[in-house]
Amino acid sequence: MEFEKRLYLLEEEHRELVNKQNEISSTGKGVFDRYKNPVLTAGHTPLFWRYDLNPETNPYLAERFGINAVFNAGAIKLNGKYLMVARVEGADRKSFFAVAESPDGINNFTFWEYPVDMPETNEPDTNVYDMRLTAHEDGWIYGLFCTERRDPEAPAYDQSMAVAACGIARTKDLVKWERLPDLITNSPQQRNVVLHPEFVDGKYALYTRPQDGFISAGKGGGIGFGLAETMENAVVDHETIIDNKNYHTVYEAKNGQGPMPIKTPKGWLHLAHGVRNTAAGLRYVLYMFMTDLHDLTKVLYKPAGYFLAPEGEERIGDVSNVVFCNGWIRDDDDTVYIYYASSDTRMHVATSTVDKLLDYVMNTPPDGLRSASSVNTLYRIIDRNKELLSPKSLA
Ligand code: M1P
Repeated sequence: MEFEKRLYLLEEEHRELVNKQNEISSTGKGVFDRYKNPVLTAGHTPLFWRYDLNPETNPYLAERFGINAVFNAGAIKLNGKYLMVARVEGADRKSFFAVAESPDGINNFTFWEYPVDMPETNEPDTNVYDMRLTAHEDGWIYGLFCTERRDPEAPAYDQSMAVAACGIARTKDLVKWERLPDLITNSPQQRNVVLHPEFVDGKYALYTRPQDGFISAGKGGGIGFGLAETMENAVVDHETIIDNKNYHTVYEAKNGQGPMPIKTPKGWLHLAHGVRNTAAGLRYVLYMFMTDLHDLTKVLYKPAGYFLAPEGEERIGDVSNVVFCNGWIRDDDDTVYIYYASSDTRMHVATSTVDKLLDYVMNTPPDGLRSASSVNTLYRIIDRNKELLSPKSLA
């Protein structure tokens, strides 16, 4: 009886969570709409993953497989469905990938029956996370992700030294995945590697994030760009840094490409994350820039500061004060669904349009890198507005 009552309550709670309709949360900055509720959380994972539902073997209906968090999801629209490939983290700290689908990109995200059965290479992954999906013009959907293994050089007393590399897999349906060898570059470690959707000079183009250590980018860092002859044994010999980390900016400590860029008639729109250090720890925000349609290493526009920063409850979680995005969907009507995670804990959505994002990127003043430049920018805005407004309304 106890078992049945508990199961009923758990099922009710789960149904309510998955079926809850979302709504726009505030007027915002005119660039995107934020939504009130997270769209995917640990609570969205199916009960039949977490519980042994047999009263004989689980009379207390106790959780047998804890899920700690669901975050940093890649995203793609496939066969009319909005899909996220989420990083699901168990109570044991191991992450794996699982697909959740929604009929409209905002509501009712529901996990597929089984998580992704990702094949391994000869060197097994200890942890895999943060998949970027790219529907490439070669016909495959690629998933590039971080594969983490203990540093073979680490002394026994240090159980946290790790090496991050870029894992590569491809699929046609997100169900069956073919694992390819990890990316080889000249950098000791890599994270935040993203495949560009088009060939460049007949080669595969990749955005990289060279780093010296596991957490710190060190003297490496910045968003790099390089070409590989093939994805079957992907090697990037030369990385050009296209967007560097910079003193006294929101990407001072490190940065990384978000999802694959969106092609527009004016250039490629990029969403990235920037990290700076504070007395309260690292702060992660999202920022945008645009690159030239033909020269992918040339940044044409880059608004100052952040595009989206953690707000309200988003600021609290396993790793607080973090927003991270590795998935967005540009729909047929040019709506853009931006799937971002907050504080390494849950997924949210914000919606915008290609036109709004272009307007934001092309018309927001760049970072002058000094307080005086910021004041100068503000003077120009105020002066222009003064011509439009009556003296009374300015008082
Ligand atoms: O904890 C915040 C993020 O830290 C890392 O990102 P990056 O290498 O860009 O600093 C990743 O572990 C990421 O998954 C995590 O969200």
